[in-house]
Amino acid sequence: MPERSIFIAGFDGYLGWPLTQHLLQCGHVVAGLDAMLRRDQVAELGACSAIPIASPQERMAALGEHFHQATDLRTGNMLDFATLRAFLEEFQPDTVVHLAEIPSAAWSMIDQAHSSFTQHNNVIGTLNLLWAMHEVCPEAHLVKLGTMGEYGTPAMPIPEGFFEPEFRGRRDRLPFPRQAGSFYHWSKVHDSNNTMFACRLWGLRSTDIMQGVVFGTGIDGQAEDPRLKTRLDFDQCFGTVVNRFCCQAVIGHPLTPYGEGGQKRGFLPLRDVMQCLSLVIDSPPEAGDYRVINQFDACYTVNEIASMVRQVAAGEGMEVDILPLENPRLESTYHEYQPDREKLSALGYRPSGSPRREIRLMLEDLSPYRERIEARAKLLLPDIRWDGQHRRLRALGREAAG
Ligand code: USQ
Repeated sequence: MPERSIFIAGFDGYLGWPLTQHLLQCGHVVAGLDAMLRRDQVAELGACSAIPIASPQERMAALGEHFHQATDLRTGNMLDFATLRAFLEEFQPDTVVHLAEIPSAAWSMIDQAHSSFTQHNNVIGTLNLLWAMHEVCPEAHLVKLGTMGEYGTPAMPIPEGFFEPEFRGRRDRLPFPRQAGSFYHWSKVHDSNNTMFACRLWGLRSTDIMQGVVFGTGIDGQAEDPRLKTRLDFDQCFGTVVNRFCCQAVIGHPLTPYGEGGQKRGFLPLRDVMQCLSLVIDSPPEAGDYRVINQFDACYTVNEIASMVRQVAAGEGMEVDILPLENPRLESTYHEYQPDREKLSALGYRPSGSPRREIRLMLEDLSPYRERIEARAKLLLPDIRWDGQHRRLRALGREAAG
């Protein structure tokens, strides 16, 4: 495969940092932009990554030592259109991977400020990217990260993005109805609509990836250098469910399924995200094509995930209970979940292994940081509620305190 020029928006995040390394390993030339928002947002919660991460400067130095290609990774915000446009014009990517969005459902439900910050950042950032690509690199392939959560949990099979109904005697393609479950997830729906429209309007080409819940601490072929490690959050906003359960297990904290734990989601190990994104990058769609791909390995309920983590942890000598909590979210507990996953298989995706193997590797990687997690164990319990009651309770707490 010829080397590509790939621009990563959001190179410093959970997915972006390993993807930068993976694409360099594959021989591509990489540039990128990141506003470093995630570091501040996690700190604002009094949280931190369970696995310590290097500063941006240390990360750049590590890339210089481990890879022969020059990389151009800059701090900058997608909301600054002039900077984004100038960078793309200078770099002339043939692929743009867009990961530069606030990824947290719970964070977007804290209050008006967090909700509107999430939607403004995500929707306007993506809109800026679409305009910039249209103006300075219209041939490039936009690989945009959406979420399986855009679909919600409808009581019907979920195709990869489109209905193809008979419509007044001719076939037509209509986007599959979206029923997102948080202001964050809705921001992704709005992005999808804008991207679909830009493809139709300007002939941009895009793959919109409906990705499930990612888990894992490492990727294949990663050098043993602590500066190359990616972050692993465990707070209620930025920690995803498997990552949180693994952090809970290493400190002997009960695992916390929300509600009855029957919620089903598609899951995908971090190392498989690398494989899937590579496959997508290596087969761009035609100009004007807006391609939707569902990206996950397999579907499990939250209770199944909790049982798996408990069993694997027991095998590693860590006994841990499961303690269901009242669900702070508004979501269906028992529902159908039948998303298609044909396009990635057709592109050549082969899942890397069983989730149990990945969970065991995660427990090994996380064990040295037991004290770091223990010191912040209160972050393992959620208090942000979809019905907004946390705002009343926090206000009462502030009154009582002062
Ligand atoms: N959950 C628990 N216990 C916990 C944490 C979560 O039962 O301690 C449950 C939630 O109620 C939910 C499920 O686990 O039913 C998934 O929650 P999550 O926090 O792992 O994931 P979610 O909020 O849906 O968001 C994450 C990523 C987001 C991505 C999405 C994919 O943060 O960026 O878009 O997964 S998906 O879930 O398919 O929409």
